[in-house]
Amino acid sequence: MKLYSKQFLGLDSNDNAYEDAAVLILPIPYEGGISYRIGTARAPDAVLEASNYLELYDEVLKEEPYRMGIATLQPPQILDHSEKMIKTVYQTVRLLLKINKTIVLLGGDHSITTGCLKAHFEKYPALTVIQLDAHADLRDSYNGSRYSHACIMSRIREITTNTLQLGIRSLSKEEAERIQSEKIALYTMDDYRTGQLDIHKAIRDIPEPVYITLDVDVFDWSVIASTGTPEPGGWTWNEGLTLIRQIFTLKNVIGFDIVELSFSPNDHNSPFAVAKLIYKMLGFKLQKYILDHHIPWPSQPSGPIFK
Ligand SMILES: [Mn+2]
Repeated sequence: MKLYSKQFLGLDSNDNAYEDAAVLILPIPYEGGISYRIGTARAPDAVLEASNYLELYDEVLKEEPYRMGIATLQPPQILDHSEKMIKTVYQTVRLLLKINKTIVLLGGDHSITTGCLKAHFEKYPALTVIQLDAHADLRDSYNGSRYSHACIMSRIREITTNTLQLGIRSLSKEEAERIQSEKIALYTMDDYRTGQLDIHKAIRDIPEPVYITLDVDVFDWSVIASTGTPEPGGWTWNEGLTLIRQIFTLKNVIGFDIVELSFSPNDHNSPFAVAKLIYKMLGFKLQKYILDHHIPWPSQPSGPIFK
C-alpha cells in the first residue's frame, strides 16, 4: 500500500509510517452516487489540507492522540462505475483489516460505505451500524439506481439489520412506513430536540462492535455548510461531539466513515471541521481503549494497538 503525498495532520510519511500506524485513513474521491450538488470527489484533499492546521494536542483529553500512529493511504484507482467502486473499496479494506489496521474511510459520497462495511462485517459478523445523517437513506433505489447515496441504508440493511439511525430530519412516506413495518431503530432530530430520545439507552442496548457511518449533513449548516444535500436544523458542534463521544465511551467502535462533504472554493470552515471531527473521533477511540485495557497513552507509533 502506498502512502499519499497529503498526510492527515501533516504527519511524516517516513518508511515505517505504514507499518507503525494503528489507524489508516483511506480517501475515496468518488461522487458517482450523488443526486444534487457535485464536489464530494474533491472533499478528501480539502480535509487533508485543512488538517495541517489542527493542533496535535487534544485540549479535552489532555493528550496527543496522533502518537498512536495515523497514516494516510494513496486513494485506490477508482473507476466511475458504482459496482466496480464498491468492489475496489471492499478489497482494499479487507486487506487492511487482515493486518489489524483501524480504517477511517474519507469520502466521497455515501455510496462508498457499502464495500467498506462488507469487509468489516466479514471480520465482525455481530457488527451494528450507527448512521448519523439528516436523511433516512432507506429507499430501495433512487433515480433508477440501487447504488445512489440516497439508498445506502437499504444496502447496509442487506448486510446487517443491526442498525441505529440518529439525527434524521428528511424522509419519504414510504421510508416512514418501512421504518414502522420493519421496526427499524431510527430517531429523528425532533425526537432529539423534544427529549423523546434516551440516547444512553438507545446506544447501550445495541450489539457490539459498532461501525459508524457519518454523513456530515447531520451537523447544522453553521458547522458544516458544504454538503451535497443540505438540510436545516442539525446538531451544533458540541451537541454532535457529545453524542459521538457517548457512542465511543459505551461501545467498541471498530471503524468509521465520513461522507458527503463537498468541496467549495470559498468555504474553508467545513473541511476544517471535518478534519477536527476525525481527530476527535480517533481520540475518543484511543481513550476508550486505554481505559478498558489499563495501558498508558502511546508515546510513539508501534503498529496496530486496537485488537
Ligand atoms: Mn444525508
